[in-house]
Amino acid sequence: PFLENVVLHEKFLTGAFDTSFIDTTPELFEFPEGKDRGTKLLSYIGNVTLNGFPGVEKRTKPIFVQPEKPKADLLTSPSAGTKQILDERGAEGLIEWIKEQEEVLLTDTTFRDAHQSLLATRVRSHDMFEIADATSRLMHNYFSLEMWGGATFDVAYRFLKEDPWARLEKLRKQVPNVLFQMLLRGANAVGYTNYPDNLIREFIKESAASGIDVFRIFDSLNWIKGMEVAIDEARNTGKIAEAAICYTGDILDDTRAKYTVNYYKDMARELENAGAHILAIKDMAGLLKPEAAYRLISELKDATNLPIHLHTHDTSGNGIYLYAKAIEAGVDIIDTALGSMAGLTSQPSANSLYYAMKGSKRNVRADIEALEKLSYYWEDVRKYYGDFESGMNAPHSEIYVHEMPGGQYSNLQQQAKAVGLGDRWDEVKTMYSRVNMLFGDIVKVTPSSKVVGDMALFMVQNDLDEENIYERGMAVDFPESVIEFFQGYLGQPHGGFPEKLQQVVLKGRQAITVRPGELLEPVDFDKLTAELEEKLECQPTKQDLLAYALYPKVFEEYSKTASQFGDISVLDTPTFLYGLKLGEEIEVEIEKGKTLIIKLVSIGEPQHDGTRVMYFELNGQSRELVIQDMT
Ligand code: 3PY
Ligand code: ZN
Repeated sequence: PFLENVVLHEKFLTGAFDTSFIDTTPELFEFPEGKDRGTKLLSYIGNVTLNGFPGVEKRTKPIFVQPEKPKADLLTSPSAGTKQILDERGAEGLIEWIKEQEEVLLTDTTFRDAHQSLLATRVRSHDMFEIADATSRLMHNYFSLEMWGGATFDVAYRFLKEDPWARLEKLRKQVPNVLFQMLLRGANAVGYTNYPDNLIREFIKESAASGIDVFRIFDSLNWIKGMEVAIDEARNTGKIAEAAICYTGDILDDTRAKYTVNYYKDMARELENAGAHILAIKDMAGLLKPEAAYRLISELKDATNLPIHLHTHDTSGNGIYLYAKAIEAGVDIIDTALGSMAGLTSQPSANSLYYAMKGSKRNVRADIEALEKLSYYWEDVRKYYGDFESGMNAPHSEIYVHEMPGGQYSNLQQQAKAVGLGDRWDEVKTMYSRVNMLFGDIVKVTPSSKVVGDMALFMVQNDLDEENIYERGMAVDFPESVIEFFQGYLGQPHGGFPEKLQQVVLKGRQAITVRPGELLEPVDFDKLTAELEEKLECQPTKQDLLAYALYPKVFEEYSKTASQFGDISVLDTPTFLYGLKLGEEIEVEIEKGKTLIIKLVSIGEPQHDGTRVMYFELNGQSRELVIQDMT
């Protein structure tokens, strides 16, 4: 860049320079940001071209069709929607409005749970930004878009190397009219362990300020104490506290007496008292059967005054039938995904549900043509992420036996592959349900589901079973997550811990019975700022601080990648995952109105130190980069 500045400088070109030229021309040292960003992007592209992307089979970049974006009128503002109702009438006003609606309202999960459940959470912001303007117009009559939280926060930093806050803020600008909803794991926020109360509160405040309107709050053991701080803070922000009961077991099966209708009704009343605006039934594994849904919703409607928002996963294939029964029982809002991102471990299809309910007393509020158009786009985008598909390609009734949450299925499968148990996946699934019973039949949802998953992998790896675990267990160290669970750091399970197993796992360590947040030191944000400032060599933002407090290692890794490669979220997904083919040229918009044209010209032979020289063109200028070949 320096040489370019010299040779392109007016004085240089006109010959009006002398020996003081460099000393007296400070602008020679000003490197346009675009150029620096360009080199960083080239180095990412070079790396991924040579070395591939984790989790994606290394092969020549496939030819993908360009996803077709629906023609929505982008020149006029999108119609006002639920976001305006919340902003104008406040939380209570919005709740009144929900209760007045005849039609069933929809939440779309395509930007969050659908891809968390189908594609191991790998959908990138880039693919969301491309369709957000159209979504805002075509889904203006939706209740909400679930587009943040759950595993998306962690995965964005850890694997996609992008900033989830930037995703939220940009989408907020593109979609000003529909409520944004996130999934918050109570005292575990968007992580896998309990955090100090002040961190939970600050995280919620910042999320609300950055664009979240509806906080769906749950506890992975249905322990109300683990949800109270989050519910309180969500209310403080003036946004919506949607408190969830996690559905497990089968209320119609008398042999599963632990989780009865009365258990859920008591919990619903407690959540109402704790300040919930909306009651969610979070059927994270898709275990709620149609007749059970009818009974549960009817009884919950009697037990509380709250609107009911139902969430399920269509793993068994019974999702539409279940929703039809829930609608009959008076459910207010339900979660669906766009057709091409729906079904199986994801949510039931909004498109299918629309047709299922058409002509009945209560239909869902949606524009079917709009849904079909958006669905085409996602059908093509989904192909980019083919390597992250779970391989499940038909309804899976076994879910009623292993009870694995939809969001966990594809992730645990990846984890099993990573520890060499890829070809023993069936055994892992069976072990998952055996571990659940060994733990006393617990609610399984992140992070308690991760504990069960980690334990299942551990048992299969170490040939442990229900019989030998008490004896052989004394000689082995259990996974960290399992120890923490039995210490009470995720909260208290309904009915308590199985004592004998607890002793084997803890081996003399103490367990707590109070709320972990009461014991944790508050996060010292000033100290953390100084620490991070030193590491990043610049002033961290509030959002950086929160991410660092939640995931110190992941955030540091992300920051390193970001300083090495710049903002790689601007790359299209095929290039992000596969790099470039020889001779391929792409356009990358690094910011509005600033586009780089990048071409891969050739790749040199490997050098003795394992590097190769890669020859690019960047906006027509040749660039050479030395890249380590790690294959
Ligand atoms: C999550 O916590 O990420 C979930 O999706 C739980 O169902
Ligand atoms: Zn879910």
